Order: sequence, then C-alpha cells, then structure tokens
Amino acid sequence: MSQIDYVLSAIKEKNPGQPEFHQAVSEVFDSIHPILASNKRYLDEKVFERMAEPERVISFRVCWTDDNNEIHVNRGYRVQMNSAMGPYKGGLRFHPTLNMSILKFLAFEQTFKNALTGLPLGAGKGGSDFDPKHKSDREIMRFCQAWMMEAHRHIGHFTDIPAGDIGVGEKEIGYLFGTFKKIKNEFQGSITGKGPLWGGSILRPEATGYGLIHFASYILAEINETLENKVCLVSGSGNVSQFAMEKLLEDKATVVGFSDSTGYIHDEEGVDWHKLAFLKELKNVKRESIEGYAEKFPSATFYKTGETNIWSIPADCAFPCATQNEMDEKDVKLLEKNGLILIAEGANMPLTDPAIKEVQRSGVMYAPGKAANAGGVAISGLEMTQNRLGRYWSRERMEKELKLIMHGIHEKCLETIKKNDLIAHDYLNAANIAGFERVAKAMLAQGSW
Ligand code: NDP
Ligand code: 2IT
Repeated sequence: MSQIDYVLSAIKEKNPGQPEFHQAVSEVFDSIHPILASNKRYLDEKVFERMAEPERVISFRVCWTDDNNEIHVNRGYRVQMNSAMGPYKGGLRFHPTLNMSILKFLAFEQTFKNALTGLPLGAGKGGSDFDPKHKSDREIMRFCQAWMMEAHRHIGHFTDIPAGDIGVGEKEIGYLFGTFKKIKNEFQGSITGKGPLWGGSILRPEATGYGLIHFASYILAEINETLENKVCLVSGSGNVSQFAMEKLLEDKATVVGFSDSTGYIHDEEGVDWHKLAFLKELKNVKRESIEGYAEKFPSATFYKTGETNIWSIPADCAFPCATQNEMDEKDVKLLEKNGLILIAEGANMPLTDPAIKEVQRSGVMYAPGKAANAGGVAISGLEMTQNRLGRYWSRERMEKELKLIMHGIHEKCLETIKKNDLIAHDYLNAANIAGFERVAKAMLAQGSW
C-alpha cells in the first residue's frame, strides 16, 4: 500500500462502525489524491488525518419531562470539527437516527463547504437523537432548554455558533437562543437562524433553497440552458425543499414531485404558488404528512414509501433535499434513462457512493452539496456579521450577497477545474479540491494542532 492510500485506510480503521463518516471521507480523499501526491508537505504534516479527526467531540445527557410528567433521557452532541478558518459553525439535527457516524460526516463536509463560502467560518455539527415529531410546543421548549443547559458551556459567538438542520427550525432556534441568553445574561449572536425580529438575518430561511437554485442556474448557463420550462423533482418538503421549490417557480420551472418520510407526491400539473402555500401550512404549521396535499389537489397522487420513490418520475432536473443516501445507483440509472440533465444537492450527501460513480459515468451534470447548498451557512455567516455590528441588512442587500457568494463558489469550481486539468463540469472534484486547499493552507499556517 502506498503512503497515500495508507492515510485513508488508517482513518477508516480508527473509526470503526461509522459508515457515513467513511463515505464522506473517502469521497474527499479520492478527489484530493493527486493533490496529496504532488504536495509532500500535506502528507508530512498529516493534514488530511488532522481534518478527519474532530478537534473536540462533546456528548451529553439531555433529560427532560413530557406533558404527562414522564422523564425522558436523550443524548445531545456537538462535534467541533475544525477551527482553522474561523469559529466552529454548523447546524443542529434533531432526529431519532442521529449518531456519531452521521454527525462526523456532516461536520467533515461542513469544513469544506464553509471554506468554499469564502467567509471566516470553521466547522461543526450537533444535535440529538430526540424525535420532535408529535411533540407539543411545550415539550419541544423543555427539550431545547435541557439541551442548551449543558451545551452553553461550549457555545458562543467567537467559539461555536450552531444553526438549524433536520428537525431544527426557527421555533427550536428560538428556544435554544432564549436559554443561552438566560444563562449567560448576554444577547449575542451565538446561534443563527434566529427570527428577523430578534437578531435573525433576513433571507436566512430561504437561503439554502434559493442558493441551490442559483447554483443550478449557473451550471445550466455553462451549457447555454436555463431552468425555464424544465421539469423538476425536489425531494423532501422541509426548509430546503420549500424554498428550492419557491425559487424554481420564480424561474418558471415546473415542479412535479416532492416527498417526505411517509412517501412522495407526483403532481402532473405541477406545484403552483397556491399549492406551495398549502404545502407550507401542512408541513410547518400542522406538521402532517404530504398525503394531505393529494387529498386536496386532484392532479396529485400520493405514493407511500415502498417499492417506488420520487426518482421514478421522469424529469430534467433532480434536487435531492431530504437526507443522506436518499438516491442510489439504480435511481440515477432510471433518471438518466428518463432524460435527466442535472442533479444538484440541497441535502448533505444525498447520493450513495455507487450513485455518484454512476453520475460520473453518465455525464449527467452534478452539483455536490458542499458547493450547491452552501447558501444557508453563508447567510448564517452574514447573520453573525450583522449581530457583531448590531445592524440589520435589507432584503435587497441579502439577495445580492447570496447571489454573489453562490456565484463566487461556482467561479472557484471553474477555476479549480482549469487549474487541475479536470474533466469539464467536474464540480465534484473541483469543490473538494478547492475546499481542501483553503483549509489545508490555513492549518499549515497555524502550526501542528
Ligand atoms: P427539515 O427538517 O426542514 O426537512 C427535512 C425533510 O426531509 C422533511 O420533509 C422530512 O420528512 C424529510 N426527511 C428527513 N429525514 C428523512 C428520512 N430519513 N427519510 C425520508 N425523508 C426524510 O430539514 P432541512 O430542509 O433543513 O434539511 C434537509 C437537508 O438539507 C438535510 O440533508 C440537511 O442536512 C441539508 N441542509 C440543510 C440546510 C439548512 O439550512 N437547513 C443547509 C444545508 C444543507 P418529514 O417531514 O416526514 O420528517
Ligand atoms: O448543513 C448546513 O450547512 C446547515 N445545516 C446550515 C448550517 C448553518 O450554520 O447555517
């Protein structure tokens, strides 16, 4: 085994039973293999090994009482992955399947994504195996208070700034922020995704979904195409999906499919503004299954999670915006057969490793999440700036900033493709190499920590 290949196998051996983490690390490693081969200093200084080892992992008991006075014990986490570029920054996920493998893959990906934004952001990720489904508001509040009761020791505007992810939206951020403020007796930008009345940035809720669609437009422009009249699939129906659909509607694309954990909807006539408003109410306020959408609109059919999935609907563009490994090799083959031209990832690592290999073989254009879904954390970065300045910036300004950052990431990818003689439109390797080089240089400059 070569010295380079040993790096990856040693990381895998050191982290047994963490398949998602192995997957994320292997993907970046494959991209940067030539960079390691031509840059002995990266190998000698063990830069990649350091990137794959969190600076700090915090795991703690979260004990809370439900509405029936019953006590529950959950596990809380914060993985502080890398602070070479700035304070730890990344979302919190509340989902019963959350574990160390998923958290470390998310925190690892966040390192490169945050570097690509060009903002001074390190990387982290956290959350809990708490399931927010079917919980009352009071239960969610007590859980969030209990989570922050411990986590506040590790959080702060110059240390570590959490935000939302799956199961954590403005409501949860409110309870988490309120608890932090109460404990510290200090109103500071210690968490992003806050409400716009109490320190939050305009456009943060929209930023990941909107940024994704901006990025897709920049890619399509490379082949003289636009989103107009393109038939699109957007998996999930949460924060990222809803605003991806909204921007697609603005760009005159037709969204014919979306999903949630209960199944998927095929709406042959497409989602319109009225239907999207209904979907938002269904998911955000009532917190129910998307099945209710098909009950309301006759052009739509609901398919329960089972033999088929959303990717069986013929489309031009697919935007996986739900969760990791939601698209596999056979899904990509079917999409390709049905004429797909673009996959852009709103979710983190939604394609399995064989699915990515199939995409690379097929020539379907592909935007990896590290680049395509960076709009959310980018606007979080600008929420931090506004909090430090004690100012609110206008919607117009935020829209300009989001486009500028997404455009900058796209340009950085093109520049990296050219510089490294990559195949045209190889955004996967470009994003990994560009993110890696930024973080690696910062780490080397700061010595062996
Ligand atoms: P939400 O909780 O708002 O929505 C998640 C959606 O995905 C819901 O529709 C949910 O279904 C569905 N879903 C979640 N887990 C599963 C699963 N195991 N199987 C099937 N469906 C599932 O989360 P977000 O929209 O914030 O996040 C979606 C993705 O985007 C995640 O991968 C996240 O890491 C990524 N991301 C989020 C960013 C953000 O700013 N929020 C930024 C960058 C990436 P149901 O409603 O039934 O639970
Ligand atoms: O995966 C992600 O980039 C997020 N969940 C958003 C992180 C953030 O700090 O806004």
